[in-house]
Amino acid sequence: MATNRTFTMVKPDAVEAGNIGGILNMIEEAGFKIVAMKYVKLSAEIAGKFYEVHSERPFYGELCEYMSSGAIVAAILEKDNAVADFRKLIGATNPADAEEGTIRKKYATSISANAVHGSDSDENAAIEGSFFFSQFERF
Ligand code: YYY
Ligand code: MG
Repeated sequence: MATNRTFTMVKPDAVEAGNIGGILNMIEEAGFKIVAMKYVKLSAEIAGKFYEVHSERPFYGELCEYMSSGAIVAAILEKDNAVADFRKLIGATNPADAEEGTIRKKYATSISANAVHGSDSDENAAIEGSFFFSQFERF
């Protein structure tokens, strides 16, 4: 059953380019409520833990390096059907394939610097949210 929460990050390329506000605005305009949020910089080791599921994939090293290259904004979002609706809002992993009106179409610059993260399942949304936020920060 679909839950009502998902997890997102504004990635280093988008933070560096000054697009936090634009992205959060698209998120809120689409009906998501921000229920937890923080501005942090990951070490390569922490990024590696977060993306452990991808550890066998060829882009893993580059991904961890990139995700620890600058500050990010992590947030938990609430909306009916949050996971699926947010994946729709962010668009395809490769911005070249992302549809008009999606966050990645507007803000992503490449397949690795693709502006935002969005959880791919309710289970991962819960795991990822608790990776970043303590029980006192998500309520
Ligand atoms: O969920 P999503 O972010 O759309 O893509 P994933 O397949 O989970 O990959 C995570 C992350 O890894 C992606 O956002 C960029 C990067 N990546 C890459 O650099 N090159 C690829 N061929 C695939 C993914
Ligand atoms: Mg993914």
